[in-house]
Amino acid sequence: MISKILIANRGEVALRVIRACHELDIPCVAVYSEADVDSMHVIEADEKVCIGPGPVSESYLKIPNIIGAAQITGCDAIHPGYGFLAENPDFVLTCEDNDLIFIGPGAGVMRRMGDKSLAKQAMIQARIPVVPGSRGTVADAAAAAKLAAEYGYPVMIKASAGGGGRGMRLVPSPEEMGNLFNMACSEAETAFGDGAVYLEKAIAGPHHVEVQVLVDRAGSVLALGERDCSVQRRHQKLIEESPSPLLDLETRKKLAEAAAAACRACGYVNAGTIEFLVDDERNFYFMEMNTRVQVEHPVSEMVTGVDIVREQIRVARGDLLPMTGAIQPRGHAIEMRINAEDPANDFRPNTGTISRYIPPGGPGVRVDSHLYEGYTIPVFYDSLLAKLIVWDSDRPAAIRRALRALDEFVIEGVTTNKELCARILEAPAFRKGEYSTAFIEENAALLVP
Ligand code: MV4
Repeated sequence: MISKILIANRGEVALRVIRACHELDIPCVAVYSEADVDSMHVIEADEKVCIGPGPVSESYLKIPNIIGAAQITGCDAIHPGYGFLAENPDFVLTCEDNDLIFIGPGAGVMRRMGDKSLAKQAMIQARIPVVPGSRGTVADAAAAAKLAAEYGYPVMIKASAGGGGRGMRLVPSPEEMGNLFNMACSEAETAFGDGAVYLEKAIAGPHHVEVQVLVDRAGSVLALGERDCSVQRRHQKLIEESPSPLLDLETRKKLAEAAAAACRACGYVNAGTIEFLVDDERNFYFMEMNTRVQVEHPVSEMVTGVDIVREQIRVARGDLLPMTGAIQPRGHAIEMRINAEDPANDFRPNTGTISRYIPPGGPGVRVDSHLYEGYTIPVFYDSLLAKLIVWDSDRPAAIRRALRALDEFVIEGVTTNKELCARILEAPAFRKGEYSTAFIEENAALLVP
């Protein structure tokens, strides 16, 4: 049983979890920093506890403060949202030590999948396709050069402790191996305190396609279709859609099966995402697993009708999933991330007070946002202001609706990337559904005049 949930997060995702709690009739507690006193999640939760000053290291990342807040309010479960402590296995263990249910996977599987090299080894054992590469980590540049000569250049060096592109280097030729290997190691050491790296053959112009899964405590897996997240800039996703315009029915089915096998192989429970690299010939390779609910989960909710956050909570308290297997997506959903950043100024983040706020509405439109008129954006946190998600019966209709909703959306007082989102939706390559992770770079002149 779960009788009261502490939400260890802020912003739009805290609000998203509050909504799920309320629909399940489970009381919830917000935690907030001194910079978040006037935040929407604090207003909407049933109770609130201040956990420290604005900087995340003194509040949202401070494990003892969060555990203490759960104890003084009588919570028996914690939802981590995404970011902050969501993928910290030591936090999961601390929750368990204090008889708090962590709404997410166990510490063991989280730690294993957090090590990208170990995760890849586990997937090889489960016969899931991976990019050809080193077995485990590579000790030095000489060993890397020897392996790279086998696979053929270009190759990719990746940090074991990495993810999201940090500690990663593309090596085009043998001459550059020495330098780039050392750069990858020292970047990994600085970023993660772990300089271990592994090697892979580089996939040219890949697509980023990920499968959303839910797994209950009986080990039953429900695959909720895929999301194409190839529209990225410096590993920051901008637009996500489901289904992927790249996939056919057969590849979709194979991806869902591979994702389910991945979950079974590592004993995963709760909501998770299996990321794949897919090439133009629709060959797919396991890339990494995200052991949390993700920013872009709403597009999967829109095409499957499943409330992923509600199911996370139900699975965490021991409920079984109402169905298993794979859900066939219905219609088409697109998410646009509206950030407080200025594309004309090298995407510099900015803050300010929201002087006017008019969210779009009408059929097939969903806005997940913590904004309101008069709200002042704190300087300490990320630049995500709102997620605009649209659904329609097919992809062209969804794109048209996305443009209509963007046009309706008024956010004044800060500079946003709203125009950039519209330009992406209008770009010929996007309209045709023929885009890869190189899309923003390839279309820079069109997108950021
Ligand atoms: C790759 C790759 C090409 N070949 N691996 C980037 C983030 C990290 N999770 C994995 N990434 C990549 N791995 C091989 N063997 C290209 C990327 C990549 C990428 C992947 C997904 C989304 C955007 C990307 C942008 C640049 C590079």
